Amino acid sequence: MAEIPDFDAIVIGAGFAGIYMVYRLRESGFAVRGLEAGGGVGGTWYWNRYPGARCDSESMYYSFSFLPDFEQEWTLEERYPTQPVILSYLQTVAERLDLLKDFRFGTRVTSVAWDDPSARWTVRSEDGYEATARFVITAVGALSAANLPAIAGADTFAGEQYSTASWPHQPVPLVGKRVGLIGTGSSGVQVLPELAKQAGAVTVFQRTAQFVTPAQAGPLDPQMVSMWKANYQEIRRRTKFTAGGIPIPSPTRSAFELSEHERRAVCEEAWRRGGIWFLAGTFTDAVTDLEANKVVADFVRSKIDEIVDDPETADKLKPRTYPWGTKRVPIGSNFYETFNRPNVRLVDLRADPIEAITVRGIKTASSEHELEVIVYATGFDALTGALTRLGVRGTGGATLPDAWPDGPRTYLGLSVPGFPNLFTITGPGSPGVVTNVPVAIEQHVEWIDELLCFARARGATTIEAMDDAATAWSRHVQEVASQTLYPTADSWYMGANIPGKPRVFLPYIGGLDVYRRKCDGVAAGGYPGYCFDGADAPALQEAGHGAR
Ligand code: NA7
Repeated sequence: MAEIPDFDAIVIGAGFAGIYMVYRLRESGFAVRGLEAGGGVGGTWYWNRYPGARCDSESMYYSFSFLPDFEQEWTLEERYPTQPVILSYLQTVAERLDLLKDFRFGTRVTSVAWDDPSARWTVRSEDGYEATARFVITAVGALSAANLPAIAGADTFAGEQYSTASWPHQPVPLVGKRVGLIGTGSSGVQVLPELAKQAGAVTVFQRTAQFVTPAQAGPLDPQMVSMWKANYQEIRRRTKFTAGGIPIPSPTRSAFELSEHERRAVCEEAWRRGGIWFLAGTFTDAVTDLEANKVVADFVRSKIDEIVDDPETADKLKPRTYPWGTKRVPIGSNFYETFNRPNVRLVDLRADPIEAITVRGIKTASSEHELEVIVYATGFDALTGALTRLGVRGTGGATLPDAWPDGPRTYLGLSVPGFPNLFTITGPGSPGVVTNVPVAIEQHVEWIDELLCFARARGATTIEAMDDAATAWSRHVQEVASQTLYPTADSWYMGANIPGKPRVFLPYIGGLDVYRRKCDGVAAGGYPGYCFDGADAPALQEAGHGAR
């Protein structure tokens, strides 16, 4: 029988996080193996290939900061990078760093089991691969476990069905077809205008209206790009200490300090700039005070009226059931404008719910919509879904759902008590998903690498988050969220899009800058909140750290 390979570390995933984690650990001298379900690198950008897929972060910020030569070479053309551009970027990085040989692709991990006597993890995949490792680092993405609703009759549909979250690698023939789109989150908002250009007719099935912000996409001014490149490292340095991983100025005034006319002018200017400038650029209290929030919400509703010709459709598109910004705000190009096309119509599922999918299409309470293609843009089991699907079993065989009956409990979003030597990049309780993600990923990766080096230098073989440290961190995550309006919405931030999921705020919204300082403080203090064991454990204990 072939010997089971053993590594210092196994990294699961080959997106931004997996690529950098494998690279860092390899550079630090660890024997590391990356495992990836997809056929290549890319993560989110490998799977989400639907027409119109692009990043909401601007091109110059959506890349690694540790490749100063390569960032000068890489061409920046559009304000928002498209999916093919980001995929090509990650492929090029992986090739340049000679990382492809360190990954095993087509390897969907289904079991990650801790063995206490050997203090190692055994990782198994769907295709029968098996390996052991001292450490496992999950780099599986916060929005990667697709949520496909179980709609009665879906298997009887005679046409084709696609998910934006696992779009085919070849173009899907849509020309002239009758297409149904379920979901109007970020993915639905991006794919709709592209579907409408090709299809004969598109019916949009909307469950909750969204406050869509215009991307104001377009080509980048080459002079700006040159300026950026000349100052890239300084910009990167500043970016690390921003709340959202993007160095844009924060608003300085409350909505209450301004006249109605001034408020409108602030919103108009932010809308004209588009994207993150609208999301983070209006008022200091836009997501903490309901009245200030209403100023922004009313502004977006007024824009919907301005853009959408048919008053009835405009009315259905107006969000009214939650405060602005408390569900992830989709950034779109021509989303509202697309409803002015004669081949696009909107079904409001709150008034006319889906009853079933039939052989011919989608049957709602009022009628049957005949379709040839159904596109699901129905989101993800965010932050925890991809972790629980790995089949992780920690000490005593406990699963993550066993450990998290009331929602995830982590230390710094990176570690879980009862799961020694496991680290979760952009896990629940980390700020990753509410930031420009690569910036948060780099922080996580570097911090984990340093912790593993620290443990190695002291002969420690296990690192485990302590129970009280995880309890305190998780309480802090909820406290910070409760100072905002976020928890009032039924969002994936709250786990509310997945039936039965405990309702807690999942990411840390205290800011990446604050989080980074907290993590740096933990490292500088010798990692309080963790317990270590191994040859030099007593030394660690003397230095004031827990030891088992
Ligand atoms: P989102 O933002 O979770 O959007 C999913 C959409 O699908 C949203 O409109 C949901 O309505 C809708 N949905 C989900 N389940 C159903 C069912 N059963 N019936 C009808 N409609 C449904 O996911 P995205 O992929 O668009 O974006 C995810 C993130 O990727 C995004 O935030 C960015 O960070 C990038 P709901 O609002 O739940 O009523």
